[in-house]
Amino acid sequence: MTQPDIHLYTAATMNGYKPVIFLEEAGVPYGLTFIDLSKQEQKAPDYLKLNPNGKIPTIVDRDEGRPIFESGAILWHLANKYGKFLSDDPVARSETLQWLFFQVGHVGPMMGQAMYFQRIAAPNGHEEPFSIKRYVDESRRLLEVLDTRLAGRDFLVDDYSIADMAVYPWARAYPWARVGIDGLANLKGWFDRIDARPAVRKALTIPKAQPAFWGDADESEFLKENAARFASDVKTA
Ligand SMILES: N[C@@H](CCC(=O)N[C@@H](CS)C(=O)NCC(=O)O)C(=O)O
Repeated sequence: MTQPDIHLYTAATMNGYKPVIFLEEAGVPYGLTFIDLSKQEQKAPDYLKLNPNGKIPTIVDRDEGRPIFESGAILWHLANKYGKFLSDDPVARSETLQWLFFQVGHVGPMMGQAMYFQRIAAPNGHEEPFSIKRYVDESRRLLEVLDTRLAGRDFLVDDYSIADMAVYPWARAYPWARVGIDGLANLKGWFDRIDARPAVRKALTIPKAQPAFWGDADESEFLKENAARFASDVKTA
């Protein structure tokens, strides 16, 4: 049997789900390797040849014979390759790229740090109220920017696109970041629309489900996993 063109290396995290969402939505066959972050598999020499930054996700496009890292670049590559979830219109393409960069540059890093300081550092004895407030407040501000953008629109740019696929797993994990969404009705409506998509529901179980991110489950299992994963950061802090 021929191998699929795309091979994805990923884990069950917000960045990790993004390419899975695209591939499931597009119905594209793909190979999958689960990278166990708690075992530092993302830092293995062979993996670093594919992703010099030692993080997930990464894809290998066998058709083109090259790896691609950085989730935003991966979504951009897949959208161009398959001609899906990215408009041909130059203005819409530019807007899609703007919201994609907004996620990669703002929403991911700020919500990621809000999660880190509350879910990883604090349970391991490093309580940093100033940092927590900074990242939670900034995350809330970013969700308000999204709410404003979504007024009167179903998706971030005209049709459902890679911009939505990039922002959704992060913004939707507001419970895990302990960021409130009171008063953000446009954002809630957008969550509902994307939550209802069968491909998204399936993608959020690959390589495994993390219901605690979406506020649906007991977090103790994940806290244990995170403690192992970040033990080295905490020790040297
Ligand atoms: N900017 C990168 C961020 C990737 C990233 O931070 N991945 C995290 C998981 S969400 C990771 O691999 N963490 C493991 C580590 O830092 O060693 C992207 O968007 O692909």
